[in-house]
Amino acid sequence: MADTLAADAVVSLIRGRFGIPYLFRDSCASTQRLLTPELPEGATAVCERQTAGRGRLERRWEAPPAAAILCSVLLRPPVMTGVAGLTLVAGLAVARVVERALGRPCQLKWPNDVLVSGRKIAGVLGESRGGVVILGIGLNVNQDESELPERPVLPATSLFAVDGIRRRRAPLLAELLFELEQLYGHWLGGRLSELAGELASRDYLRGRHVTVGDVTGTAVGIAPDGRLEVETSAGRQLVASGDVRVEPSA
Ligand code: BT5
Repeated sequence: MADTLAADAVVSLIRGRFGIPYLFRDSCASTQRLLTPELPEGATAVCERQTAGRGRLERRWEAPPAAAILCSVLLRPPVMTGVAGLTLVAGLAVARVVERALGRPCQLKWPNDVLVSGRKIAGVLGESRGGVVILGIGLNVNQDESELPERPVLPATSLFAVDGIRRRRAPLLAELLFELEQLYGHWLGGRLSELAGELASRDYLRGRHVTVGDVTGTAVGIAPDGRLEVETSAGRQLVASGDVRVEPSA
């Protein structure tokens, strides 16, 4: 069967609420824009090709057609919170799926990068709009090295670039949606506290010397509300958002 993310290939594999309804387009500007706030929780938009795929801060997300997973999932948390925690929840879901697929450890670089051996294999974009949260996930699956973005901030990789195996994306997407639903259930129960152990064990920044905005120090962990904890010369500081630069260790 051809490798496609069309509804026919994916919907029969969906095991929970997430992924229903399933909105599929061959091409769209950004899956983030296909979901509107009146849709039910779990509604998922997927496409094979984005003409204006976005990262944070209006950066671009690039992927050749039909090689990656490009999806957005609508969440309606009962109490509206910032998107930081849910962005990490989505990162954990991706990390679990990637780790199972590759049999290699997968880490999270706060706030939204998913890494294998220090290379970015996926990114998450959390946005709140009209009372809902829309989590966008871009996961590099079958791209070869030449199809990965040139000169990204972090070196990029894909499942294929790591182990040379071409994969059908439909089962991976169904697994990702199921994993996200399970982890979201934990998040509803106790925010990030139930997931703290796994977050800490996947925390790429922990122990590294970092600069985020005007804060410089050693990253020590991720707080229950999703903020990054940095030990600075002036004491411990909590950073809500930003781009982290990892400094060479002294
Ligand atoms: C992200 O932003 O990592 C969030 C990416 C979210 C993409 C998904 S795809 C489905 C949904 N619809 C959308 O329009 N977006 C979401 P950020 O941390 O800002 O990273 C962006 C940076 O990653 C870019 O500036 C590039 O350096 C790099 N980049 C772009 N495409 C990449 C890729 N395929 N793999 C690895 N790095 C990439």
